[in-house]
Amino acid sequence: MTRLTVAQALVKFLANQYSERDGVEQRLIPGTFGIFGHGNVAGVGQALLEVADSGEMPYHLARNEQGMVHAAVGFSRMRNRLQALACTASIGPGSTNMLTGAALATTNRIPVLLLPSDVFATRVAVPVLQELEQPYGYDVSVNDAFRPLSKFFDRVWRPEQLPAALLGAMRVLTDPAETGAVTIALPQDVQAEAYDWPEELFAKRVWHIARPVPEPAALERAAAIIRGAQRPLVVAGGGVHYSEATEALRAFAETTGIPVGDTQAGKGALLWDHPQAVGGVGATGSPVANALAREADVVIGVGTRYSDFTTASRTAFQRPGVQFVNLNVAALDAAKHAGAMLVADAREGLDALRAALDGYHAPVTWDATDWNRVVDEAFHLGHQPLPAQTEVLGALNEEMDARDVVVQAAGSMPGDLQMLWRARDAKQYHVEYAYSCMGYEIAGALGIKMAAPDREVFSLVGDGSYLMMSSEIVTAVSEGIKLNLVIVQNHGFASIGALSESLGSQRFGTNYRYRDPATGMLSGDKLPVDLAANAESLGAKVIRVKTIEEFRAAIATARASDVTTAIHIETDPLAPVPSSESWWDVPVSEVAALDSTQQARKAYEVHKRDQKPLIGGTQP
Ligand SMILES: Cc1ncc(C[n+]2csc(CCOP(=O)(O)OP(=O)(O)O)c2C)c(N)n1
Ligand SMILES: [Mg+2]
Repeated sequence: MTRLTVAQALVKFLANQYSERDGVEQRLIPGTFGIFGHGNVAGVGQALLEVADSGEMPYHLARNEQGMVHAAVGFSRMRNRLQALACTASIGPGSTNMLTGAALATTNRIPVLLLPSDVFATRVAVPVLQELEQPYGYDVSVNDAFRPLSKFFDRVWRPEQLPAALLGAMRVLTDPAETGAVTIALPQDVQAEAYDWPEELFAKRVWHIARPVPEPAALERAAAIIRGAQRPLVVAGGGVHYSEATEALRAFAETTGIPVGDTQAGKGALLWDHPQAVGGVGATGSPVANALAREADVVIGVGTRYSDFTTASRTAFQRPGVQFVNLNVAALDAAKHAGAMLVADAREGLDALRAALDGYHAPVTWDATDWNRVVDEAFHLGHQPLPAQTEVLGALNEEMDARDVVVQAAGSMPGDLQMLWRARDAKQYHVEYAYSCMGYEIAGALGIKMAAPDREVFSLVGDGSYLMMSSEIVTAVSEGIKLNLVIVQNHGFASIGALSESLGSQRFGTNYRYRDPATGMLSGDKLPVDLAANAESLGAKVIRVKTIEEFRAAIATARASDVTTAIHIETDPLAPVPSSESWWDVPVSEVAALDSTQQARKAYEVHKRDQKPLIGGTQP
């Protein structure tokens, strides 16, 4: 027996957990982010201090709890979900600040271990500072809000409950079908309570990350459907990366001749210059992929959750009788679009399918020449007086090394990136577009760089996102974790502005401007906000550029620097962007006084007619 506090036992246990896949073993939880308050400083904080100089559980002080969860997600995604970080927060607001990160992790199917602190189990002096105190249930705390966001949730009211909570948490973290946010809430008094733990609790444990193989009959059914296909299309999602199945996908594509489109999480699954890579599928995809999608008779989804962006809100696949074959480790995703389910690891499934399709070659053809020219033009517009955003992305795409990583999450950039970016390395493209959370860009980049210190990380940050959460710049500076930030200033929400205009709402409330006393609207002059100065004040080196030539030079300077560097550039939010020849369902007011809204509603109703129901022909 070892006498330790609950928090000390927790840390000791976590330090002894390993993951293993394909014979490679590594620490499952190699570090912890945290922000201390009265809820965890003397419990988990004290336990982390006891091992601080041993390397058993490195501790990283974050600046915002939401940001630290984003960083943990970036880290784990970069490590293909083989490792996860823990996040400890104080009770009340410290913990609820992690809720958005929890939702992001679960939506993206990325493992993170969340350790929110909780109210006194003994209830000796309720209400403790920051306790919710609901009259209908004294056992309810703010941490119950983690339940719907977590793939595993437990609260350790008594020390005896800890081992089961820990084993359950590790199982879900390492289950590729179930993984996401995993939460163990720790009452502040219980954290500090001592208990006699059996030695076995701290034995080294190796969690095997499974590669489930397809059921033979399911494989046969899937292969039979694909064999009958004249115009099949693969939609490659994030699961291809997490399974490290990019080589298997390439072999599958080359053997079968099937073109491969990708999703935001899947980009890079087949590198852009592979003759069978046709670009993004869906609302922000390439017209080449979207034309193939429209005509596809069999869609083979591999590791994709089929978000509405990917399916263009169920308008992307128009051929009557189109069938879906879904290879996914999670049955939830394999069952989508009433598809033939191939529940398996992506690599195992692709290899098995390739063998089962021996002799099959898809007769489908396409031509990407025109589209490649359109991308080249968008990358070199020469837009005046301010450069276009597509030129910023183009310059970065061209100047970055193949192994550098580009990071983005929300605004107008994810769409432009999905449409235009040419991924030259499987891990070059990192856009969080399941939760599309403003504020992920800098925090996520921090975790990505921690996971891949040998790569340069370039985070593209819109002014809106920057204002929401730039605090992890300070963490990067303090930890000596070098980031490259590209702050794209366009004085507001270019994305939602353009969306608003297309829906007849005239960019209302999307510009960062002074309120104009004459009109009462936010339509006055630009604000004197200087985000470069802001980044500089947080400890980043700053390069201000005005032209694309200066920007290219700044990328090289930033790359060569060994400290966190922010490049500031202003772009024209109204510059033209190529069309994906696709659609996204955002409902427009059915009745409106405004003529612009009425016109937009008419266009909306036309698109709605293309929307396919789950079962059956056309929408009623
Ligand atoms: C946390 C969060 N709040 C709101 C939104 C909705 N939203 C999506 S994009 C956007 C504006 C982003 O502005 P900015 O970062 O400047 O990018 P831009 O649109 O100008 O490219 C908003 C408000 C979001 N995705 N995430
Ligand atoms: Mg903006």
